[in-house]
Amino acid sequence: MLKAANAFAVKGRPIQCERHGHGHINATYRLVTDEGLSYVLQKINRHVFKDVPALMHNVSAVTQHLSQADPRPRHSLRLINTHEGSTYFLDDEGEYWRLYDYIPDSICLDRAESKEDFYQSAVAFGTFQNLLADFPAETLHETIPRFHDTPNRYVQFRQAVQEDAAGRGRDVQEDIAFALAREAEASVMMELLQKGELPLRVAHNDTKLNNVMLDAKTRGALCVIDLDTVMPGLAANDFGDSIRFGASTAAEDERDLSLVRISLELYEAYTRGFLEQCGKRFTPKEIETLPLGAKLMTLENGIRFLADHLAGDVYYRISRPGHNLDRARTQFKLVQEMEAHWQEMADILARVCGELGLG
Ligand code: GN1
Ligand code: MG
Repeated sequence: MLKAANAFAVKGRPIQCERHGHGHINATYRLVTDEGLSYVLQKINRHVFKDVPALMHNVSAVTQHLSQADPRPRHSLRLINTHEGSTYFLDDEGEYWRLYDYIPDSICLDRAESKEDFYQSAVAFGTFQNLLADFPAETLHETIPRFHDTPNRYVQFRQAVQEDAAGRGRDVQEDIAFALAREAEASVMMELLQKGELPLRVAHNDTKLNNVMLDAKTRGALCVIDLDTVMPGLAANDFGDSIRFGASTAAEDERDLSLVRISLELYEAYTRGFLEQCGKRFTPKEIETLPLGAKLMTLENGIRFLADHLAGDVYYRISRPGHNLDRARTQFKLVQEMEAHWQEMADILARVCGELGLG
């Protein structure tokens, strides 16, 4: 790790490097130098991201675009190059590393502590959509092919059920049945895209609350992080993934499912913050399908977690036995919650659009 740290053109000599954040995929460290400067060092998961140079091309292009559009220092991520001028370092073991400037006086939340926090995360992701609306999407690589192709996720899920690699299938029959009962609906968004009824946009594709930095004092939105999955995608998926993670009343891995509910208050706050920033960019159909994006992203994450549980926890980092099953169950509970509050979700969206003069 220190060898990687030394490969980058930092100010001073690296003296400290500690684990940082809660991502499920990459390994993230905070690096401090003897000149007191901090950086974020990341080992990129090369099993998940098969073409890291292509991924780094995306990250570099998008961060440059964002920092030109909003030059305030803490309002976009900034990559630090290696001494050779590359955006990443490849070590002797074949691992890829990158380094960002640390964003001072910032926080990143696993759970919204107030409605305002969640609203601010919507401002961050809405701004991201807005600033990238004029970015040439076709120049971006697909870093994970078919990432939010929900029907294809179902194909993979069925495979995992059939293979039952870890011998866990018989204990999760009800969960499997829950997922399969919703398979038909899961293809609606992709069909609209294929028919040309939804446009392809530059999407973040992983819009969890903990992928946003807020100012530690004012708690205002600073910027969006975790840009590995930035690629052409659907706006409703960006909206939807935020709702599934942040408008839940419980953590993604909560074991007590009675605590897992959809907060319509948080849903409304996010809808407002997001559409205030980028609503004018969207087509009426895109706006109309936002709630469906929330439901399908939740369902998709549920089947991904359950598939990984069945496969023996090979994709997501876990910190206890059954962790992926717990995660899958919170997602399915949230899907049920959304189904129960479907009309209210549509009404809230219509009200917010009315207030903002959209559609
Ligand atoms: C992963 O890396 P992280 O923790 O931000 C995953 C997302 C899932 C999320 C579930 C590349 O995101 O797709 O929605 O976990 N990222 C990848 O918490 O698979
Ligand atoms: Mg993350």
